[in-house]
Amino acid sequence: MKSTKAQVIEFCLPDLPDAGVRAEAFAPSNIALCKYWGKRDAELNLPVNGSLSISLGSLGTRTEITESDTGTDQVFLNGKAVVQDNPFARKVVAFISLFRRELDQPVCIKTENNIPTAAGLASSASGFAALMLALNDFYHLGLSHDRLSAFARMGSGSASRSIYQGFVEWHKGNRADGMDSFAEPINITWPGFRVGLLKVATGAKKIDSRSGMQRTVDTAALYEQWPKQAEQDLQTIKRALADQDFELLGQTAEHNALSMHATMIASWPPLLYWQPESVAAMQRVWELRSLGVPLYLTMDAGPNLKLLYLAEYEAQVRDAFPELLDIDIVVPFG
Ligand code: 2P0
Repeated sequence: MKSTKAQVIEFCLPDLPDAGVRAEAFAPSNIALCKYWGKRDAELNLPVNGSLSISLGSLGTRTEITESDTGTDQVFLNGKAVVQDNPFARKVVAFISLFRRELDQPVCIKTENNIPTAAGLASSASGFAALMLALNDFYHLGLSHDRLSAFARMGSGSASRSIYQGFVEWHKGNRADGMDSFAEPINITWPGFRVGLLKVATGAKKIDSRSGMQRTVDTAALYEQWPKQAEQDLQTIKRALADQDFELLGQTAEHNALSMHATMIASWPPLLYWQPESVAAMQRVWELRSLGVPLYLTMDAGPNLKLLYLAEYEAQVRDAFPELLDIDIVVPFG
């Protein structure tokens, strides 16, 4: 039987403690090397397949929770007050309300994203992970990392992975209440691993991931092959990480991303997140690769590319892509 978020949280946290005075937390954004695409339960954001990502170090979201002194909930995004019926404020307040007592005091949430808007990265992963970490502190929940990840996932699926730095695997889980669907860090260090962001197009109106994945699951016959391929790719990427086999990792991640996009394109109405500039950039990546530079790409639900390469090829990659934004990845092991 399917559960609601509120039912799962009430079951896991039957006695909510009192609120504190102030809490603050940071969570990084992340980029998936094996993608999450499709849900088996849309209420709890339970995925069809497991996924694996790399977190983006200091790029992410910082969130502060304090008691509100105005008698109502207040939400600020990047220093600006957000009106209560704004969809962002509604999502944030609905998530907080899952964890507070009915008679609890209203709260003031201040959220800052330091992800450059030019990078074209989504912030829902780091946003819900930072909010969950701050809530854990503010309401003295004392949650384990597994539960923090599982609860962050209820805000946004990819937020389950943003609880950690470094390489992270999100286990799809099998339980109806989703409490076995959480992420865990992969204990490896790879100092020469690089991720670069290639912003290739601006202003393209896109369908958000949530509706995009639903449309794919509902209408794309090609989606039938996705769970099997994603599971194989996940195992291959884990093996490539363990062996520090960059070619295998890059090939599998690129193939995984393009296969996900193939299922999107096979949806109806079609979902094509690429712009002409995206295709031109892909061709430049493939051209450089044909000249012997091990450079691979991955893409999410948007027109921009993320490039994967090793530090020793930095000069050649930068020469070919002077506009590349690099990311300082923090891998906390080793
Ligand atoms: C990923 N994406 O694995 C995939 C690849 C986009 C393409 O996770 O509905 O914002 O909040 O669970 O997490 C983006 O989807 O979706 C995403 P919800 P989410 O990174």
